[in-house]
Amino acid sequence: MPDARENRARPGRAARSAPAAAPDRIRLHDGRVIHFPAVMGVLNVTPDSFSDGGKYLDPGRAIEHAVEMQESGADIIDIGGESTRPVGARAVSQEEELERLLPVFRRFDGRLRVPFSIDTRKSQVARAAIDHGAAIINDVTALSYDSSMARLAAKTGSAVVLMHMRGSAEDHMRYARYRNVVIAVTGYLAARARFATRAGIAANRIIIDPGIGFAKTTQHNLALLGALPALCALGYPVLVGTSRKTFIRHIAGESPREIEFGTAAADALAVASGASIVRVHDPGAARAAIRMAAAMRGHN
Ligand code: HH2
Repeated sequence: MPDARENRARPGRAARSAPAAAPDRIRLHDGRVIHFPAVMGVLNVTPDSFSDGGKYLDPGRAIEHAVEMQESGADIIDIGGESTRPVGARAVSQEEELERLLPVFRRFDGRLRVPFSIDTRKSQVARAAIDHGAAIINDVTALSYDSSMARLAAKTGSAVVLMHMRGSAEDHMRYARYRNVVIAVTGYLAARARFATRAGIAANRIIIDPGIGFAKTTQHNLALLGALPALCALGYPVLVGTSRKTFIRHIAGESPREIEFGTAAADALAVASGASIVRVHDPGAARAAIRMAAAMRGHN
């Protein structure tokens, strides 16, 4: 449910004063390091995801696709078993989510060099993924759906992605109303990061995400993308997921090429504005786009 307090939330002092130094990498609990800017490749093991639903339900195809994404430049593979599409997503039980994911985890055996994250709001699903090697919990509810999630992340040393949304995965577009979306999202993420650190999650394992398309119209998405430096000033790496989302189609056009180019442009500009990770369906295009952006910002 939308939180009325969210509209009144204000970014912390860091967001208003000199920006905190943006971390240039994250060290995972298994010692692996992800250097920024990084590409997160999306692997949806679902029948109904908005862009690739049904394509990777077969575990063999899912693994093949994960390896393909790794070869084309993904630094992280984000695997999910429940869709959060704005219209028509169906909540799935923990059992069903695990039934989709476990056969894929079991077949990762040594084929993934890059770390993987688990895109779930359920702690039991995250637990199973961690047992099979996941190093990052990507929770679109920012640890608010399942009261055991924060404890699990703290206990296992997992990194967490804290994403902003309102309502639930099934009905979030009903709540796309804000007095000031940048203030609401920045304040919310600052509060969730405080919650996470109080729960024992190391500050250097927290990643924040404005939740592009989640309870947000095209105008809200554009406002947030234009205000990324304010989010980065909270001092956490910022993840941005614009890939193939409705607002890209509205602006760039509906053809597959227009959607890909629109996504790559958004990724490049997000990185140029300070984003650390882009979450994408096409890691090859994203890798090229963010390399250009990073080089033009003076990084290599
Ligand atoms: N977007 C989607 C799902 N998970 N996680 C984070 N942190 N940030 C995002 O922007 C984000 C996310 C939606 O995209 P997709 O996974 O392709 O679709 P679906 O939810 O329909 O499976």
